[in-house]
Amino acid sequence: MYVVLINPKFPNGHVDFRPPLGILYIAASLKKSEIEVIIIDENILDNPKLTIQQALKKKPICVGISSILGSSCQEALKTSKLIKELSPDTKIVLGGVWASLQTDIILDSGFVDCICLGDGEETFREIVEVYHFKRDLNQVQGVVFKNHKNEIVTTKQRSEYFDLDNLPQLPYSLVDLSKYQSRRSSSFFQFPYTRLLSLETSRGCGFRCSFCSNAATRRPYRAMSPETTLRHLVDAQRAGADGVAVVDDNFFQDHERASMILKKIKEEKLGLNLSFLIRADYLVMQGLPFVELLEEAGCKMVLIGAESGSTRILKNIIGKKSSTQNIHNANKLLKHSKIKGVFGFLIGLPQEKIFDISSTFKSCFQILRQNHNSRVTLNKLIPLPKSPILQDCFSNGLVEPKTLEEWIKLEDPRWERNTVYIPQKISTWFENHRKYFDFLRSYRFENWHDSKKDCRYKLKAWFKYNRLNLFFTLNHYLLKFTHR
Ligand code: B12
Ligand code: SF4
Repeated sequence: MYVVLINPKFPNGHVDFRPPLGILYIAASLKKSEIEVIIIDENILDNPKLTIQQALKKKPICVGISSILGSSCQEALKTSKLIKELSPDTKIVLGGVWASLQTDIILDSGFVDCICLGDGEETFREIVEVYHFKRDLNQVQGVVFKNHKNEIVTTKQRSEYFDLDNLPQLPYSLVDLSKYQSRRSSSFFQFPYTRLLSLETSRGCGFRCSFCSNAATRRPYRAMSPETTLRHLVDAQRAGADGVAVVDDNFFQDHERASMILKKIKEEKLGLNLSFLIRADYLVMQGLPFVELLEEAGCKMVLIGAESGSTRILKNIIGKKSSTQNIHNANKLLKHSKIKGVFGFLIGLPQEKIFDISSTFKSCFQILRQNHNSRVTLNKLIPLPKSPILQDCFSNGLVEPKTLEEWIKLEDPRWERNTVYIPQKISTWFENHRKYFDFLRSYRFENWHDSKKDCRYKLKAWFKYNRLNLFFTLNHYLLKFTHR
């Protein structure tokens, strides 16, 4: 038995520098049932079409393709179309967050035979068996497909969520790790290490921020035990990693578990460089001793979903249950360590006022000023299908996207295009100050490693930054008095 798993091209110029984790998790669980797997990552291949063509010659039972957003789903559909042209009988299964939330649009394309909802480990294994033994997809829980009458059928939700402690060793040998090392980009996400892998040790999150996929999928929180987590970290190290990005939505949801893992890593002297996603309020609540523990365990970077510089937006609009004070306190706290804080902000949120946006800019500068080791990222809101914020967007004028193309329009990274909500008055302000926004955006692409050229660039950037900092601080106060 043989299957092909494909990671489609990242659209919008996004690059990743690690093997596709979702696909590796599925491949791991397939190995348990001795199904042979081939992984094709379109992002690291010069000619993915040729590789796919060759893989199809061996007549796989089916091909599984991943997707994160509408735009990656579009890429997945392009690949599905190609596969159907090359081999019309090959069954195609789509999975991933976006596919799970927009099943009808995908099935209507006519290129996909089945969609896996949520966790793929057990569901995909069952789908493969059904296709292999020519059984009925109705027997698999958690899938959506079209029956012979062309009706969309959604089977019963799976009775249990995947137990992460049952995840076998990840099959790193199925991906060419050297290809990812050579793709190091200068993006801030990039670790200053050459061999980066990622790991997900828990799923779900107890919070329900209205823009987050967790609020759309409502998946419950569950986690690997500290022992299993450590085992996977050691596996990653044995595979050659010097850094592991822990991609859990909320690794610190269970404080006891998280502390135990950090202590174990420290005791075992793993020597791995780690990064985590963390909430600002949690970091502040745990204080300096926790920052020290993080650092001792090898943490070099934390990604903080700051979202907005306006507490009104944080509390009333997106339900973040945190405040801007927490963001700045977390930034100050990190100053006591060498841990780099990357603070992610959003604009274009429904009901945002000019003043809120200005507060966000001001917060960005404040963060950079207060801690020179910190970074900020500024993205526009991409409303996700079925997320609670979507209703708010509709009430504030967003026309409901009906087609895949309409969803993708909302993912355009350019702020001036299809941003969900920009107050009328601010559009001109936006246009006039585009170069400043562009600068803030480019600030995150600063390189980690200083070369002579970078130093010159940084010096130039430093002057530009200070001028802008002053500009936004003045602007902020001006707006405070004129737009109450
Ligand atoms: C690392 C990461 C990235 C990386 C790389 C993404 C990647 N391909 O691995 C980078 C930095 C590039 C990135 C970028 C973005 N990301 Co991101 N990212 C993540 C993060 C933190 C981890 C992804 C991961 O590895 N998960 C672990 C694996 C095991 O889970 P998984 O991929 O979901 O796979 C499981 C199932 O989905 C399913 N499955 C997946 N593929 C397949 C395929 C088949 C055939 C089957 C059967 C099943 C299946 O089975 C897997 C195992 O159970 C997630 C949050 C999270 N914890 O998942 C956000 C997340 C995926 N990102 C998100 C977003 C919004 C973005 C950005 C738009 C951010 C931005 N504003 O720019 C961009 C868009 C990228 C793009 N153009 O597509 C959202 C997506 C929400 C949605 N679509 O509803 C998430 C879920 C964050 C969130 N909580 O809201 N991201
Ligand atoms: S805390 Fe983070 S992961 Fe949890 S719901 Fe909010 S944005 Fe999503």
